[in-house]
Amino acid sequence: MRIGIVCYPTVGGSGVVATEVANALAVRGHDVHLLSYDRPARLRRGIAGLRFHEVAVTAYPLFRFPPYDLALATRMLEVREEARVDLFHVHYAIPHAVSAFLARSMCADTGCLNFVTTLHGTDITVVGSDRAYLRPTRFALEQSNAVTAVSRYLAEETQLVFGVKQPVEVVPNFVDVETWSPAGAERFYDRSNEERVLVHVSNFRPVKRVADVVRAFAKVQAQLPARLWLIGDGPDREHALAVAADLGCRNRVEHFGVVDHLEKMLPRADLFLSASETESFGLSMLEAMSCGVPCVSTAVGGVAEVLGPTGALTPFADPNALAEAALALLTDPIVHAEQSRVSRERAVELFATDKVIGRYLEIYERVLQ
Ligand code: GMT
Repeated sequence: MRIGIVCYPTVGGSGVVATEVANALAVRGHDVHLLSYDRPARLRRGIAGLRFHEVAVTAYPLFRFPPYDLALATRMLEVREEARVDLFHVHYAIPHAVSAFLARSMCADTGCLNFVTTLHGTDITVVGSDRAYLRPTRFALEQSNAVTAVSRYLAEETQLVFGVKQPVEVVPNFVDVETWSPAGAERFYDRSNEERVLVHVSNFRPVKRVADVVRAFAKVQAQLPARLWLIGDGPDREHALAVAADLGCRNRVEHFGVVDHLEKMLPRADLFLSASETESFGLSMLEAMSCGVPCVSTAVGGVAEVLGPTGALTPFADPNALAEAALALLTDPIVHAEQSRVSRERAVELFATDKVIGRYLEIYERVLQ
């Protein structure tokens, strides 16, 4: 099949998932064209049949907001003509689904342009609070040949916010369980001092409540030797580090920024902490689970669908509860080892690439019939 994938290139979850879909399809012999305004970090090189197409948006003094959606629609048409793509798979509805509809309208005389839209989370939850995007997004979802969401929670939320007539199918995110594995830790790692490592990975946006992660960690490290790794970057970084300083544990908190080989760091951690206000899925947690790292998270959005009976869920905005759940896991080696095992097992059984990618292929085939 010849498939065009459209996504944001940023480190955020939707771009990562879209890029991994592109990698996985190309590895399976499909002809894949990824369109984005920058080359996504995880896009693999050297795979035959996998190509990147930059969407260039021209700056012009008159344009306070350069019209990316128009540039994208044009690029989609060009790629369709050059590579004869059968179908586009757009990740994140705003504005990608609208651009896809525009591209389809512009080539109506040369045949139908098919597109599948995958919703990731903030494309729906932001729309819920910003009416400016609601009508065009609902329209573009109705026009999609198929709509998928990364969790049951998000599919239901989509119906609630948009009331679309179109069914929203659940296709969960997935993880390469060979790459993200407990054995992936770098060899120099030595834990002879028994210090526990807690990790948090995100884009440090307000919705992630990184300061709550730090507050929970402050309580944990008061009870046992521990260190917090903050991985990723974003607007709340300085605030989170200031909270660590206020709570007297700044010297135990390390901020790494965006790292290239997260799969080599994650298996070295004992626990993943998440304090998000909302999370349609929680891809970083799935990657941690695949590395055998149990997750303690706020019980929000689709997180329960990912964690299942593994790790622990605590109420939102309650760092004490987060700390207690973390301590319960970290202070009992038998419970911790079991949680590590079942986390990995769940990732492999339910979310391995092979288990999920076929569901996208089935949808593409259905659309093309
Ligand atoms: O919030 C982010 O991390 C970015 C955002 C995105 O769309 O880029 O992530 C959303 O999509 C991810 C991939 O499907 C999910 O794992 C995240 O849970 C989701 N974020 C939120 O719902 C806040």
